[in-house]
Amino acid sequence: MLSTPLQKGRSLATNLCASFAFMALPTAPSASSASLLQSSSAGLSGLVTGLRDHLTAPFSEPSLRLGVTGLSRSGKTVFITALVHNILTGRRLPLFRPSADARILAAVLRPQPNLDLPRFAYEANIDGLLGPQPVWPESTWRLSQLRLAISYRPNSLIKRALPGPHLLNLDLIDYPGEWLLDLPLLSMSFEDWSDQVIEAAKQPARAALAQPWLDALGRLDLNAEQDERAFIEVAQLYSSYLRACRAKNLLISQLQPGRFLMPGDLEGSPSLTFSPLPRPRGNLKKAGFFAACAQRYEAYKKFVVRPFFQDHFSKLDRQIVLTDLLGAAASGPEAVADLQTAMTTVLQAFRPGGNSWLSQLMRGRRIEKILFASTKADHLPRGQHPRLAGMLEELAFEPANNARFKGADVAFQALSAIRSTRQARLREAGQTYDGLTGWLQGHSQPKVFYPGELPATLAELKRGIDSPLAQTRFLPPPRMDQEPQGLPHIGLDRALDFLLGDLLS
Ligand SMILES: Nc1nc2c(ncn2[C@@H]2O[C@H](COP(=O)(O)OP(=O)(O)OP(=O)(O)O)[C@@H](O)[C@H]2O)c(=O)[nH]1
Ligand SMILES: [Mg+2]
Repeated sequence: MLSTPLQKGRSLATNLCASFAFMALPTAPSASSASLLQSSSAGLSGLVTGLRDHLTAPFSEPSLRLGVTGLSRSGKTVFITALVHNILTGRRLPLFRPSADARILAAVLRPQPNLDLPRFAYEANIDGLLGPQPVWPESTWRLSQLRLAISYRPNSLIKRALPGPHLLNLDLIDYPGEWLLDLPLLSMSFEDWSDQVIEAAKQPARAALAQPWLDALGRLDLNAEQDERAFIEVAQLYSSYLRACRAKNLLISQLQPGRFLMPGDLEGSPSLTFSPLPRPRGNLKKAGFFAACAQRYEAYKKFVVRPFFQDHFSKLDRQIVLTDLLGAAASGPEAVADLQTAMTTVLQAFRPGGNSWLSQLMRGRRIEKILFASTKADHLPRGQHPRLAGMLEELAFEPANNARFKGADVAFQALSAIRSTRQARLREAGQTYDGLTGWLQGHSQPKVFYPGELPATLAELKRGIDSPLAQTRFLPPPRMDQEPQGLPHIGLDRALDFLLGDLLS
């Protein structure tokens, strides 16, 4: 029987050989320009400012900083790679109006405005995806940047009357969503944060994962002389607990400090070598272990969290937030509830309250467009995509409503930046069902799957789904460079239209 909703992701061996073929166009050469550095450092806060600059200073080159974020493995790197490739190679993207109307004249990669930031590894990523054995990009753990300059023909008569060329410098910033979840730390003391983390660690779903760390906390003398070995031991146990939670999609909204999971260059620094601690009873020694951990926590906020918001986040104009809702639902009810908390925190960062540290930092600048996309939509047949987007919207209704009330343009959609499956019709006992074909590691031919159906309501989804497909890792399809339509995708064009369409009009 195939009728049980999302409970029987089945694979039927077939020899279906879907062809993902398209033609590659040469990548345009990159050009350097000192003026680009200037225009981007001025930054533009979106449409209104963008248009105004264009009208009043026709020779300047407007730039837009688009933040691409989401929790680890949500699809950020694949999204940017697919976006850049499709625009660079001049593919027609039907729902991206400037592209559908053939108003995008050319696009090139240019030197990025911030020379001190890692460059997004576009070339390595696309080479991997289009190679003879296509592979997904490597996992990334830090912020990176890429500048795509787009020359376009406006459709607005006023803009057309202005001397050209009409150009938009699109600065794409890929950064881990985990860094946004650090924002609440700024308003929390070490004691309050510790209480919250320890309390959450004792909840049934997490207690077993937290046990070695909680046991170590029980053995600690909070007033002991500072011995670096003790810091390292407790920090490592706490990090292992966070990693175990992340692997099980548990408590993602509270995996702080975010850099414990992706320390990068900060690995081993004291600002990353501490742990939440139980409140001490009795007198506290100023030079003791507890006081030192509290000091390191404050150092983490000062040297890691604040600089990120100050130097990078506050300069973004628009945002896409990628969310693996299907993956969370397949991990169970706790994971979905926690994803909801994470989305609320993320939206708070985008629309900070009046008196917060962040709103003072932003000085009235606001992210005006936020797109929430439920990624890996290619794990479901097309008929279920609206429901996937609807569920995400329902999940984030309250904070999104709040953001809209404060003037942000917020949208939700289902997305697969690279579609690695194809629709298939399955037949069983005289009935037909929507299925999918896709490539799996170790198989020379694509396989056919019955992915089942998403539950009808968010309440049901929150109870979790039992779908092997939700966590299946399809391979990128072969020979994508021979597809005339560009890299196959679901909704990439729609996403671009929401995020950029008005600026290219
Ligand atoms: N089927 C399918 N899988 C995808 C798609 N996008 C991402 N994936 C899968 O998700 C994994 C993570 O994608 P990335 O783009 O590397 O995600 P990320 O958010 O950059 O991950 P980190 O760099 O680890 O934070 C990939 O290795 C793929 O397995 C998609 O559009 N379709
Ligand atoms: Mg990445």
